Amino acid sequence: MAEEAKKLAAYAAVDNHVQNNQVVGVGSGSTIVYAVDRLAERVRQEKLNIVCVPTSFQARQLILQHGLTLSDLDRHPELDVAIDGADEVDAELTLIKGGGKDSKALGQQWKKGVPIEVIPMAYVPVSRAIAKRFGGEANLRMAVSKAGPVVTDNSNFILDWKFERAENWKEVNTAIKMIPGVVETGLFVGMAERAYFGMEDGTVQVRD
Ligand code: ABF
Repeated sequence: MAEEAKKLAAYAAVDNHVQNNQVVGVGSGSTIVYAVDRLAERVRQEKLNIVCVPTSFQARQLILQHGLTLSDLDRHPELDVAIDGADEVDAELTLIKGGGKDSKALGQQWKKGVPIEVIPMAYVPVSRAIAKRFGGEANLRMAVSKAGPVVTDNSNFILDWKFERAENWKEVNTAIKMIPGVVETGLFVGMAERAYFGMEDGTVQVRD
C-alpha cells in the first residue's frame, strides 16, 4: 500500500513537472525509484530530450540503469526542476528530507529527527553545540551493523538531532549551518514548490 502511494506521488510529480528540453534534478530514496521509472517511460514514449543531474550515488546509478542522459552540476549548474522524496512536510512546505509523512509539527513524528551532515573530525563539538543551543540530542548515525558510523557520498558523518520542539525553522536552519563543521542539514526551508502525497485511497494530494 505504501509502495502504491509512493508510486502515485512520484508519477504525478514527473507528469506535472517534466517537459521536453529540461535539466532534471533526481533525488534519492525509495520514492524516487518510481519517479525515474516514469521518467524513463516518458522519455521513450514521448521522445523527450532531457538531461538528469543526480544528488547521490544511488541517483546516479538509477539514471544510468534506466539509460537516461547523465550530467552533473559542472555542466548543468542550473536545474529546471528537481524531484525528491521527503521524510516530513509541514503546512509551509518546510521539509525534513524517507517516509512521506504529512506533518503538523516537524520532527515530532519521524523518530530520527533532523539529519545534519558534518565533517568527521567535528561531530562531537557540533553535537554539543546543537544540544546547548537548541536542546535535545544530536547523535552520530551508526551503520546498521553498528560497526561504524554511516559515511555519506561526500565522506562525511551524519548527526540525527532529536528535539522537543522548534518553531522558526529558517532561524534554526541558519544557526545550525553557521556551526563550524556543519556541511548541510536535512531541513529544506522555502525551497520546495509543491509536495505530492500518495494517499491510501489511491488519490494524490497536492500542497503548494
Ligand atoms: C532522500 O530520500 C532524503 O532526502 C529523504 O530522506 C529520502 C526519501 O526517501 P523515501 O522516498 O524512501 O521515503 O531524498
